[in-house]
Amino acid sequence: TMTAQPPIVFITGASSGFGAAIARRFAGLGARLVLAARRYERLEALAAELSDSRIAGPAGARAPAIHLIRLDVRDRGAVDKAIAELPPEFSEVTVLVNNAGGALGLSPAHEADLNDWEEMIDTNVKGLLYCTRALLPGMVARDRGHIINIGSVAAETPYPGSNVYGACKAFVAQFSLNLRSDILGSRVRVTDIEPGMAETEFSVVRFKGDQEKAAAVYRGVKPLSAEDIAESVVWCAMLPEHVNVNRLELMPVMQAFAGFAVKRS
Ligand code: NDP
Ligand code: 8X3
Repeated sequence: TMTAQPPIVFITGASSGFGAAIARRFAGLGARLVLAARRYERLEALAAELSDSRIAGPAGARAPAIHLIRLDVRDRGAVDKAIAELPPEFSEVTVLVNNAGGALGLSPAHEADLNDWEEMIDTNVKGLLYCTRALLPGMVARDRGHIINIGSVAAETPYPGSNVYGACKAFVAQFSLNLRSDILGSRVRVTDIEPGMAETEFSVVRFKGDQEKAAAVYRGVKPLSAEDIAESVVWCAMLPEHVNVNRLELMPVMQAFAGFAVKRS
């Protein structure tokens, strides 16, 4: 359990997968939570679950403080408004987890749907920028904060069909490092978490609801879980305040790299 100042943690994409698991972990530490996603009913169900699992503290058990926001991170005006209108007890956000995102499609570039490409850029890149730009000034002014971006192994390792998804995550990786350069001198931290194969709704979304295709991705292998990622996020956030994890790459033990591909005639 946390002492004096429990963190206020703002998590985008908290309705599923990593985001929900990260919310559960921080709730268990006594953090105040701001949970955002488009599927509001999912957020309500998660908040109800977290309120049922009371946190034991010196003053007895209490329900965690949670603020829910129905938010599409692609909507710049909506992001600004949601952050400007945070209730006072949630407004001094100390940890922003830019988690909302995902992949759409696995087609080669010459066949991919340009709408999918735009949606991936709008969510994984621009949505992350909107949230970051809205919350970073307060963090710098208060000299306390942590931006934790969810990148991917796809940022550095190419694979067929990763095209724009991997490029978005490469943006996230470099933007994370560049942020550190800009805010050097403040105590605000920036971390890029780069997971490999993890079983969430990621593949169901990528394959547009095709459960069979999604299940096949994880068949015969023990993938990372959302809880594994939540563990790494909380670890980075709870390190002593002079320690900054720049990037952290995780994979299942049974996943590695495929090497160069050569097409011989
Ligand atoms: P899920 O599909 O389970 O979760 C994605 C979350 O993002 C959902 O909560 C969804 O909420 C939210 N989201 C998507 N679009 C928007 C939007 N426009 N506005 C607000 N929220 C949005 O997948 P994961 O938990 O796996 O994905 C989380 C992050 O992890 C993503 O950035 C993904 O790229 C990354 N990642 C995933 C890996 C994996 O193998 N699973 C590996 C590496 C990185 P809602 O639909 O309710 O808005
Ligand atoms: C998700 C992992 O390998 O499907 O970022 O791109 S991968």
